[in-house]
Amino acid sequence: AGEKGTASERSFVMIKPDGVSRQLVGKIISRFEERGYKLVAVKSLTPSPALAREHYSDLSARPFYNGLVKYITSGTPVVAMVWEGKDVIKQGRRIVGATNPQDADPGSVRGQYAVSVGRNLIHASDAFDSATKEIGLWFAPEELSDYEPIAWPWVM
Ligand code: RTP
Repeated sequence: AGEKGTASERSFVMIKPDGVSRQLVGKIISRFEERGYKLVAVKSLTPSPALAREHYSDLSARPFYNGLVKYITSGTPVVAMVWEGKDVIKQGRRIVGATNPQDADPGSVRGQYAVSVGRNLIHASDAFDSATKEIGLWFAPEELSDYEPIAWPWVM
């Protein structure tokens, strides 16, 4: 996922089916763009059960795991993205807000738009290693763009 701690750091961010269904895609993308992050990859898809299970493999023992996989694969698509820039993993988590929207800062995506942990709109990688794993899982290397925004001193 780029290089940790540099302007090339990358995070995997996914708008879940509730975010697509509620037509919040543009508002969510704007938060990352306006902060200064660079969109390196984006696609809309309904993940296969295998992909969803692998993405959430750390949670396979949890009681909500099957319901979570079922929801992510239900047929309403997700928007999978890779964002790049300085400290994007940690700052991405701050933009997204706490896992339980009831604990999320009101200025965060979850704090502004969600109230239920099972419908918390969005996922963002929580660490460099998971970002690397998730980007590799959701995207082929050739799907990741390498380009210079017109003016991009903000997150270098
Ligand atoms: P995410 O991976 O989606 O960014 O969420 P997270 O790291 O903030 O939270 P994590 O603990 O990894 O949980 C992953 C997702 O599982 C769903 N969840 N449901 N009690 C429940 O019903 C419950 N707890 C967690 C949420 O969608 C959470 O984002």
